[in-house]
Amino acid sequence: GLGEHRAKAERMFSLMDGFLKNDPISLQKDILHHVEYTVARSRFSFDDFEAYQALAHTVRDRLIERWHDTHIYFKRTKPKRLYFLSLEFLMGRSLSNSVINLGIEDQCAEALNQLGFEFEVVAEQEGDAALGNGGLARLSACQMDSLATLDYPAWGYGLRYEYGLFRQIIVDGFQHEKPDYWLNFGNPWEIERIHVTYEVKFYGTVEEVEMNGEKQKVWIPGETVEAVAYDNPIPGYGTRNTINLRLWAAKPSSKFDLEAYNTGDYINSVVNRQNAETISNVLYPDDRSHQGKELRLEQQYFFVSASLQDIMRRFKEEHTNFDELPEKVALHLNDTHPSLSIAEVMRMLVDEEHLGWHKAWDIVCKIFSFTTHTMVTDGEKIPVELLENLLPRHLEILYEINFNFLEEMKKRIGLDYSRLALLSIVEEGAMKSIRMANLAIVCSHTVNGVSKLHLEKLKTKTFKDFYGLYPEKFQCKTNGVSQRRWIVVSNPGLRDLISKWLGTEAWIRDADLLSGLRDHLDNADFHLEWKMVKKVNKMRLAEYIEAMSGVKVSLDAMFDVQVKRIHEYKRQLLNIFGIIHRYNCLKNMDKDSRRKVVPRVCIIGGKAAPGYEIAKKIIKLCHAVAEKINNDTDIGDLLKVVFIPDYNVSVAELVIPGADLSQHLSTAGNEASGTGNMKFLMNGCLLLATADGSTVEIIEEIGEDNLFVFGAKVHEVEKRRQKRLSNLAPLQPAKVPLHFARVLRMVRDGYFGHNDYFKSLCETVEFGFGNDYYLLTSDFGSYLEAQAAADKAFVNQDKWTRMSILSVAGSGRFSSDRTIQDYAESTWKISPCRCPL
Ligand code: GLG
Repeated sequence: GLGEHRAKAERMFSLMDGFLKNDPISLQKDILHHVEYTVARSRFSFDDFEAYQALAHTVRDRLIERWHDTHIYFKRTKPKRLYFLSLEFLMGRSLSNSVINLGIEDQCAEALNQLGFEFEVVAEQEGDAALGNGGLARLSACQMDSLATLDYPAWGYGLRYEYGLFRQIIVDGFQHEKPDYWLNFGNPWEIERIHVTYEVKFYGTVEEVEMNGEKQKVWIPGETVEAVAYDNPIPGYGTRNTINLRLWAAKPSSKFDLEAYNTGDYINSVVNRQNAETISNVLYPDDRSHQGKELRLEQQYFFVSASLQDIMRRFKEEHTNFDELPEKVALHLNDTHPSLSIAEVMRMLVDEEHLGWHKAWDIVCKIFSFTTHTMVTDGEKIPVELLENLLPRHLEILYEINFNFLEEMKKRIGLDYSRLALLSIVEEGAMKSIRMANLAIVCSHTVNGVSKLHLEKLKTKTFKDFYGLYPEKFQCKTNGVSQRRWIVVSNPGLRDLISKWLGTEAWIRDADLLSGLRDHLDNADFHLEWKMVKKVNKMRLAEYIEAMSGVKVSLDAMFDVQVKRIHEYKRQLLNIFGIIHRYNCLKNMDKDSRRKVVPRVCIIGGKAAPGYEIAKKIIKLCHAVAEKINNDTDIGDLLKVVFIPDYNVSVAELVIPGADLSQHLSTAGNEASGTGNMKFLMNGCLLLATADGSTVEIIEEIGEDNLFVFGAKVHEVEKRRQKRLSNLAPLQPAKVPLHFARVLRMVRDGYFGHNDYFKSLCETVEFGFGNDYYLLTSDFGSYLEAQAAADKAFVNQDKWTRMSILSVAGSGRFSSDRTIQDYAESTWKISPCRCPL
């Protein structure tokens, strides 16, 4: 009975010696224990990497305890749960983040110290988990951190790619891609659940059978792959809550095996097994578009099917009636990538649970919400041909959803066939395909944009027709980033300074408190300490730059940084052209004028998608320009150009705190939000940016005097583009600003070498060729003015420091805690569920 159960539990607990302890001595014991028995090295001799492994396991044990408690608490209290579905999570390193969120950083540092190790050195042994491309994926990671910290009953689901985002190596200025063997040295942050597995089915046929006197469709799949769960605990800060990120790996199913009658059969069955494993093998390296690749579709369905089986199993354990589903489960689609979930839930409810179409549809429409992360109209599409083969039953379901939807629309808007064609989930034409965005919008109760500007464009352009039909669905959830990761982990100096002057660490859970820094805006001591923190971070960065590129940089120079994926719309080319222009100016200056110049270190970093030729040329141009300028002894420290290779989360943690100025140059109307800008803002780095995406809201928050805004506004961009097109035929060199023409000519004529290679790159900004779609020509003048304003402000260090303080003080709104709370309250309708101590 209950008494017996209790006695057993008490005995267990006493055997366990209570919970794991966090004082330095206990931690040391645990570290040594793991050195000896987990890492299997001698306690008397182990190196930094082995110390990292042992500490990671020590921390992992503590995470598991909290994970269990949280899990049990959720099971007992049965709150409405959020499931965050995303094909990408860019977690980076886990050690520092975990010890900070567990509140045991000082104890760990002391424990290591007494064993003869240094925490920072040990933490740097960890490699990045890079299961994602860029902003979207890092946003998911920040949002997981916030979900845990704010005690929401949430789980993330994703894929455990064997190879994350490629490593970028630079040979002779060219990008080369190398596979990311991130699991080769083991991954202490995951828990393999060999018993949590699901079969995922593919191919086959759909047949009609009689069931209880009714005709019913059934899918007879042709192949089975097994999904195995790997759990990654996500600890909250200042709470015991530790939530889960469950990632799926593909394993061949035992059912997959053929009886081997001869050697050939045997060999083939083994080869087939390998094919199954390739499903979750590798992350697609394209940042914004995923178009009609069969393996990609397999990945999506594999992910969706395993996650939903898991979610439904848990729901059925806790509840009996599917009517309760909308009150107990919220499913969030992070972009269109997991949208097949909609068809899958319908299939489960109709074909397996026999709920009947209308009832199932009613439920489905209440559980999904959707966030889109892009400005472009031409979203993700799945060719019908692929679906027909891979998921025949799902295709039927999608057709039926679309049929019903269009019938309803005919009643609402009449037989306006051109409008209906735009709304349709199915795109007719040469390549018949499923429009994933239309599917997600039709079936979700909420459609979120990631900044005010983005939402506006969704309403008036991208999804105008849908907005007309369902205005109430559209909501703005401006992105945010976690101050735990982007200040506390990456900028400990600033963390201490902020806490000292605010007199509290509460801002780590409540970023709005950062506004309190304004109280000390004119305090000379505060200024001094503020500048000191930046100096130390610049030193760290300078050392890294020298180690990576051999370039020695001066700490007195302004560190000017642009780090993000390489894209034409992000206009790294504008930055490089600006650098060339600066170089030209310096060359033409006399000694006296040169003395007044603010020295610059221009730092650029980012990966180009492997198939994106123009982006790769931008990387090469950056290196070519760097080589010319850095070797010009006449210029010296006045201008240095550095490309930082293999930009990733941990490199960002080093670069962002050390930046004075950061550039966000997207042509207005192209960056849905941007999140890098927020990270720089939080680190007291001034922004030089266009009024695009979330920058518009940053301007609102800190005032346009505290950053350098330039370039055409969204409404001007459209006009300029149209003007450009109407002038298409004649080349109009007279209209190209002189400075721009000169810089372009230098690149074109081979001043930096490789003129043949750069030709097509130059053409993207020339009339009659690429027509300068991203408007570098017309924004160049305004860009140079903003740069000049930045130089001028930097000379006045007092003013600069004030701007820097005001940036951090105004960054509270851009915490992912604010974003997540907004989602929880207005989209997911979930409440905090705090695990007691
Ligand atoms: C997108 C957008 C970014 C956005 C990010 C997160 O391009 O502007 O900040 O998602 O919402 N593909 C992306 O990285």
